[in-house]
Amino acid sequence: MTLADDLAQARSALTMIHDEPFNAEAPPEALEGDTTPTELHYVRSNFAVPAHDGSLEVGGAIEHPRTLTLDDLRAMPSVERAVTMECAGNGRLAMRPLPAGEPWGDYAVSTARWTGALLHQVLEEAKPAAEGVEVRFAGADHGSYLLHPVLAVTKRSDLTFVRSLTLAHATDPQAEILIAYEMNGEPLNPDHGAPFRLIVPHWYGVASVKWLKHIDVLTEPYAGEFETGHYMYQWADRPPERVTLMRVRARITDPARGATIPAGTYTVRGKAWSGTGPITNVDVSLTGEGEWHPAQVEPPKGPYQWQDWSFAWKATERCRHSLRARAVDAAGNVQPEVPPWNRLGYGNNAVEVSYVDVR
Ligand SMILES: Nc1nc2c(c(=O)[nH]1)N[C@H]1C(S)=C(S)[C@@H](COP(=O)(O)O)O[C@H]1N2
Ligand SMILES: [Mo]
Repeated sequence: MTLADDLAQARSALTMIHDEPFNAEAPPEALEGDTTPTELHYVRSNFAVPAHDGSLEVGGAIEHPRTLTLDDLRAMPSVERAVTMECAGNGRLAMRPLPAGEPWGDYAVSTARWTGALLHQVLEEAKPAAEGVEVRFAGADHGSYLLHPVLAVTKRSDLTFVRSLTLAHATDPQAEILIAYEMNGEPLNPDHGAPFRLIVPHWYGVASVKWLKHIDVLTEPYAGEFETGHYMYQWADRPPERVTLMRVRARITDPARGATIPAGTYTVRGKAWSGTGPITNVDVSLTGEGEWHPAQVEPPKGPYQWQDWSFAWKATERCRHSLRARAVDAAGNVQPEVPPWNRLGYGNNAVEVSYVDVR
């Protein structure tokens, strides 16, 4: 099989949003299990899948610049974590006025098991200078990119996908940021960042740089297009903010949207996740209005993955029902009723509605 055949095969179960660069949502089954099979994990790429020469340059303000290979990373202690990853643009399609950007529905979210070396260990060996403040991560991908899509005057430019984190975050052992080389027990496939990528738990997917090529310690904060141009919340009524942690969100996975179910007791099931703390409560509404009933929330199976919840619904009335689920996390964050509109359409975590017929 050629690379093109491999890619076509790997992509066949997804719902395409854009063919080139390839962007695709997961099917609803992607949210059924504890983790998402690789072929059902959503894909979000700003540029075409790049060629990668297999080396990772670690440089900038450090004592020991190095070029690492996959074998070097595999020789380090490995850590495996199930991590829920959501694109900050997930749910953009429900915002009005509709923002520019990929028109994601609700399925740019998945959970995979990622295995790799710990970023903080790579940085410890590199010995960052005392003046270091940030770490910049560059992918091997680049291409023509439209700056400021919502302004009347637009400008295209050749950009590489680059993101930064504070040095404190990148070197924090508790943060468990990975340079991952396996996804669900297999080497990364091209769409998910082969041969290795960053995985930043709790953050929107944008922080998890794929096709990782350069890591540089910086002595000044970095302000690239992908953190100060795009991936910024441009609110209508308050100062702009960077897109960072995933906002709290619940999803009903069973019954499926639009399903017909028999009258009787039905166990409604779903997932809930948040980057700002474990899920503490999920409430279910059966009327489409503000009458909420507590669901049973299962404890987290790991520090970075979605949680299961369920609710025993006495579905006796034979008619159409609108089900809603609303999650709260340990930090007290709760889902809003209305999408929090911002110009580029990020972080829509509004309560979702699902219609179900009881017969
Ligand atoms: N190099 C590179 N890394 C990237 C991106 C990209 O365009 N280029 N997209 C980011 C975004 S916006 C998301 S949501 C995740 C998606 O990861 P996935 O395609 O493995 O699901 O990758 C992130 N890492
Ligand atoms: Mo994203």
